[in-house]
Amino acid sequence: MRLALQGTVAAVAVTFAAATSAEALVIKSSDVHAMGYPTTDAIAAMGECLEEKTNGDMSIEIFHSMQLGGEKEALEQVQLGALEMTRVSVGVVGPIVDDFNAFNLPYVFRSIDHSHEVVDGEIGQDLLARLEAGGLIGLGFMDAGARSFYNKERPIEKPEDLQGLKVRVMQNPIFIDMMTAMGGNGIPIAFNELYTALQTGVVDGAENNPPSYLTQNHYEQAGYYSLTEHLIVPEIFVFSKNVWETLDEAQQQAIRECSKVATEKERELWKAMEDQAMAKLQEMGVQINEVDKQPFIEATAPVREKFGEQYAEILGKIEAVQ
Ligand code: BDP
Repeated sequence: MRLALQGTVAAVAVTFAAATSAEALVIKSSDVHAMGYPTTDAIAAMGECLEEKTNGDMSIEIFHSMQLGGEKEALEQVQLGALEMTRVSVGVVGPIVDDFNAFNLPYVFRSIDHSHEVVDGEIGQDLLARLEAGGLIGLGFMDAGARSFYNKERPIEKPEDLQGLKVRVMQNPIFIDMMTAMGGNGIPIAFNELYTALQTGVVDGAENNPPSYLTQNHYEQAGYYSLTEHLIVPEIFVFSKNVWETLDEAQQQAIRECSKVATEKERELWKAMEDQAMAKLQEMGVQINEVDKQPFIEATAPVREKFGEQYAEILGKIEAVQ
């Protein structure tokens, strides 16, 4: 039996519990990306893993391409238990579990490898566990590379070039501070509304990794891509705590084990996708420019200082990771 999306928490949990004993369990999982993107394909691999492990008793149905709207809404649905699972950017998790914002500060990771060491180690595992307080079970992280600016007007070579530009950011106040520090104007907009916002001039640009910039066709509207790589924000996939508590231990264990498959699969797919996306963007005539990052690192120092005390402990640990 499929769950009604609009059911109350209690009703959903009851329906769910009843469904698990008698019938196969279909985990609904949402993603803003289409199938064929590393995150969606990795969750599909997780689903195959679950089916295999449970002889078809558990599987995943992916609601991709923003069918269920933006990531904030998806997280709310998962918190309620109306949706079992979602894959989102850590960018929108900060408002739920504050400490995740340590990952959302500009130039906090030295490299992608550094971010891997952090999320795979004690810091990452500790943060995943803290999600329980927000009604979520953290299953794992995925790669999203580094985010850079794109806009309609000009190549961004130094922070001053951002002046006067309205730049879409993810829905988290910390990114508005980041934009202000660099001299631009940060405007929070849901990912599913961004193409139209670019098209109608509500914003002049945005920032993202090459695969998202390409697959969302944002390059059609904003053809300058400047490699500032100011954010390395991982992806995360989470399960509803309300629903989790209705599962037996074997089911939870299967989900945990297959989550590892998802993380590994995504990392493998990510690298190839990033290279392909850059090549394709070039082919499409996007103006890509390399950037001296030092002035951007300096311009964003006040943001790291502002939040430095609040996240001192975790930031210290991140820095100490080699
Ligand atoms: C992409 C992430 C996606 C976010 C999107 C955004 O994969 O989860 O929703 O950025 O900017 O890189 O909102």
